[in-house]
Amino acid sequence: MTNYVDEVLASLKEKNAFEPEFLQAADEVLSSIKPVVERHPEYKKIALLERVTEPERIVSFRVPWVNDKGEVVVNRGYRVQFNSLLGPYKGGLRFHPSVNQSIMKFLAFEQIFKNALTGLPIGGGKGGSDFDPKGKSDEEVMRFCQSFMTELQRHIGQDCDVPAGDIGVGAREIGFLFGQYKRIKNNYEAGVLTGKGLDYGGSLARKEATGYGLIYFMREMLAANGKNLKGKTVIISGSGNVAIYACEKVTEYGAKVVAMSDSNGVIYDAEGIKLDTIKRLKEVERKRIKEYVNAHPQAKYIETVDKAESPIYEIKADIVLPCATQNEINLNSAKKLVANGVEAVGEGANMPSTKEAVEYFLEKGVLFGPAKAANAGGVATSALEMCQNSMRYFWTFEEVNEKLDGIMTNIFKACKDAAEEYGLGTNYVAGANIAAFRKIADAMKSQGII
Ligand code: NDP
Ligand code: 2IT
Repeated sequence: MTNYVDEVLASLKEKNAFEPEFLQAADEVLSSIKPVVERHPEYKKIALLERVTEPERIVSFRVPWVNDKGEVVVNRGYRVQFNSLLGPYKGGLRFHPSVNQSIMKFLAFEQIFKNALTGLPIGGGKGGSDFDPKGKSDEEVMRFCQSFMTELQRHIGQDCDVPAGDIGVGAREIGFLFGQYKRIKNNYEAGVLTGKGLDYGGSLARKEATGYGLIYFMREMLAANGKNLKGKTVIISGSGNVAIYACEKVTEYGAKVVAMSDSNGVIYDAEGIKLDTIKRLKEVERKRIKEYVNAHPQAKYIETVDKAESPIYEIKADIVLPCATQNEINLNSAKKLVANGVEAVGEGANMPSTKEAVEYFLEKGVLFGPAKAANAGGVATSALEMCQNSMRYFWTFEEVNEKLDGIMTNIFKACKDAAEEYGLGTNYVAGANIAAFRKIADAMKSQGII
């Protein structure tokens, strides 16, 4: 007799054959919850796994806009409303040329479980477009955002679906999106988007939250295993929102970040990365990371030739924090990191390690903080932003940061307790999936066949 999890996985593969990223994310979750499903034969009768892997709704739409040359450009927009069991759909918007339905579904699926781990009342969703903000003028980005929101506004709302940022969507884009939503609805509905500017309903510490939260998670994971961050050598892939604030916080804990990257290449600075330069290049000037060496000639620039295997993973480090994109650490890169003595990996990006890489790290005893737990600080602080919007009030930076720290500490504990309960040692990948899945499964049982 084949078991229920394998049956559902086989059927998913058949139905979603052209969605490799979604299948990868579903396979990771379903494979690791087998021991829970075995204890609950009733799940099969209520088709619990079939329902949890099928989005409640997917919206896909045309986004026409006019560029600075007066040409009409057409992009494709998406919003995947995957699961609203625990609260309004919640999750970011990604603007990147690689965006397609598979990537949107994998991100929305991951978001269901990540959001459940935060303990806050938010369901799972994700959206975005294949629009590439790189090299576009502010006016072009504004016109695109206005067109995108003109359609998206029909499908979102502060009690229904609350988007935020992700790759290619930061404060500038959220500002344009919020302005257009408000204009169409003629309503000041602050809680409809998170990651807003501080002057119009944004939360203090939201910008820092994903990166800071990642380091709070790492601190807890290392402490539980008799280790800490002080004096450790760190590499961080990416140089966007998550990477920058992970670098800031890990440096505060006494570690030294020696390398960061963007999609074109890697900078290596043995003296330690000067974060002010990165912030200027990336947050203000929107330039390539290569320019870092102009300000700091002792640093080295290494161009990325093969996108599937970034040269950053050839650099020796104790702690590795992938904070760029999915599948950036493959088995080969994982082998190089292990050969160089890596102690711990913390996923700031969503699904940055391939399945084979994760298995290799776990097999070699590398402590591994999986994305849906380790990077949950961003969405958790988004939920705190929604909370402040509902109160029509705000908390100080310290108050938000303290709540974030508490949430990340609890998430690590939930992963650790679930792993121990099922005899899985320090496999926090399975721990995170089990802890999150149990919440979702209980809510599904309570809310009937929907
Ligand atoms: P940003 O757009 O601010 O930065 C993204 C960074 O990753 C850039 O340095 C970018 O380089 C690099 N990158 C993006 N795509 C690729 C690619 N295909 N190959 C190589 N490098 C790439 O995004 P964020 O920092 O917000 O997001 C980074 C990751 O963290 C994503 O996986 C996102 O889903 C995840 N995440 C984000 C959260 C948030 O609150 N923002 C919360 C939780 C997870 P380049 O500029 O050259 O494209
Ligand atoms: O992947 C993520 O968790 C995010 N991009 C943040 C989502 C949010 O709603 O803040």
